[in-house]
Amino acid sequence: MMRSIHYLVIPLALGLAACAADGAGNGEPVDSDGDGLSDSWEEDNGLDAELADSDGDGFTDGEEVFGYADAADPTDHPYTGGYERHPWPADLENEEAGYQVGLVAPNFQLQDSHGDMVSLWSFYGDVILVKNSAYWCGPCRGSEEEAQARYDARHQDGFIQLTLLGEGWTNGVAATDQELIDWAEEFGSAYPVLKDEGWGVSNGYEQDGGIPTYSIIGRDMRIQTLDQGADTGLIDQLMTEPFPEVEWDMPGEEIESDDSDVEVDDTVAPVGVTPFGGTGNSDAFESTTVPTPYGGASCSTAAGSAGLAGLLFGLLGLAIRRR
Ligand SMILES: [Ca+2]
Ligand SMILES: [Ca+2]
Ligand SMILES: [Ca+2]
Ligand SMILES: [Ca+2]
Repeated sequence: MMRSIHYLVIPLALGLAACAADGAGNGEPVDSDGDGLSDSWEEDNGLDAELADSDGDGFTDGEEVFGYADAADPTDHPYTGGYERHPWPADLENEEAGYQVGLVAPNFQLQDSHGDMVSLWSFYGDVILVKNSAYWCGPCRGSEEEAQARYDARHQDGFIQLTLLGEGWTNGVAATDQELIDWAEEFGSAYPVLKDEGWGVSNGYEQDGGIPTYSIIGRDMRIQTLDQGADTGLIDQLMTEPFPEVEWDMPGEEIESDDSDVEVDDTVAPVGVTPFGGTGNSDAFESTTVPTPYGGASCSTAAGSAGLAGLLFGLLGLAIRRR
């Protein structure tokens, strides 16, 4: 739970001030489009203050900003699968990266079973277990039986598994979209199941040609083991390390709103400037409007009608959103 604090301090302090100002009826941040972000913050960060969904990808600007997605890039949005994204430090790109223990794991984007493009670095801060496997591979299937339980026991404290399918049912052929879905359903995978066509990423982690195999990445995105087993002892040891500090430009005067009431228009062209670096995906894909995976009560509702208990619940909601 400690890992969320560095995201929380400033936004919550200012968010509380915004609520107080709201209650007093002056100094209230204006949120013209009801997307949870004030007009002034949107204008300062290149978003459309008159449009809830600036980039037209079906997610409101507030959902995207609080979900660490790029609200000005229609190919990037909170993951449909609900697995939490995190910001990564800007200087990570300057670190030496490579498939070698001790180096930063190279970033990648692969398609998951929901059709989203999932970025490795968006899990910065989690201990990451990368599994190399294939749909046709019996031992890969056998070992996947325990994966969800391993994930359930740990993900709240910062753990994720990424299952990479290098091939589908047919040897030598990439997994189909349906095979990704079937795999996730068969094993109840709430973690990403990813299509690694042509073993493009897996070949980096795979050293001796045998699957299944696992690699472990620490909270700082540095590779800890390569092409080994799913060493839960090491995973648990790495999870005792503190969540790394990341500076991230989060709005300080946000207005929490009920995004479900906000109309989104997927015909609108994206605005030009992204407020965040490095989170965009290169491949466009069709997206649909889905409920945000991030819950949380409304700040303005809490201040206006639900009293102190509601306000505290709202702040708890904010805390959950920013983990
Ligand atoms: Ca707004
Ligand atoms: Ca907006
Ligand atoms: Ca959007
Ligand atoms: Ca977006």
